[in-house]
Amino acid sequence: MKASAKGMNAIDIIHLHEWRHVFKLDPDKDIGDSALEQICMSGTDAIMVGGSSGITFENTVDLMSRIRRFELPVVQEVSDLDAVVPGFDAYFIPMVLNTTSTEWLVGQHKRAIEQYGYMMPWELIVPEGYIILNPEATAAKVSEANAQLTAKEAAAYAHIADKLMRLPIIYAEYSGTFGDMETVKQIKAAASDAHVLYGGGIATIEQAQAAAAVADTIVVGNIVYDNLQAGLDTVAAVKGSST
Ligand code: 1GP
Repeated sequence: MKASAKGMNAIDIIHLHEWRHVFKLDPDKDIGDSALEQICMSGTDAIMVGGSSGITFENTVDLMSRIRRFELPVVQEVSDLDAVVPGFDAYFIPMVLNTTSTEWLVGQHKRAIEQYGYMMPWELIVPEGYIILNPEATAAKVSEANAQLTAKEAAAYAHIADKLMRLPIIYAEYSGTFGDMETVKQIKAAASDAHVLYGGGIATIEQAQAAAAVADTIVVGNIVYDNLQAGLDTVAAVKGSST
């Protein structure tokens, strides 16, 4: 999987539009070699590496190099510029649409580009329009998001991402809790072109199937640290089904 292939952008290289299921692994959490192998060999479509706190260059490079022993695409979701590690297939850059501070929409991004713009691998960078929907999530607190949204409001943000900003990804983020599928359904309905990721609280086959029925891709996170087998079971639950 060479990200530098000429004439292809990161979205094509990682086959984003074929993703139905991904695992998100947190560099700040320990995972043993056997568990990591089972995750990477599970049939999932890709691994996202990222988290909301405790992310460093060291723990990110360590996790990336361990995942790199396997064939599947691996992308970094960047939350801290100091922890950006060369060698991922793509870099997902969150832009929090429902933040109350421009800092999390474009502020940090502007400072990063001022400082490092000359060396940015633009062809590997994929912006994500984040809609954070769980007020208790660390991501909601850190990004000062107004996460108490009606389905209609969430869909309006999805329209902004899809139609005004033309972002390639919309991320319906309920991190830590299983979300309202009607809201996700309306986000998906608003997205003509954007690829819709759903993440948050998926711990069972039924939840995986319910989320996969309304989103293009489901993101499975914390359950792999709490109950590995339950996490692995979510792969078979959604692969082969369609939205
Ligand atoms: C977190 O959306 C992901 O960014 C996954 O959430 O950890 O709750 O599965 P969970």
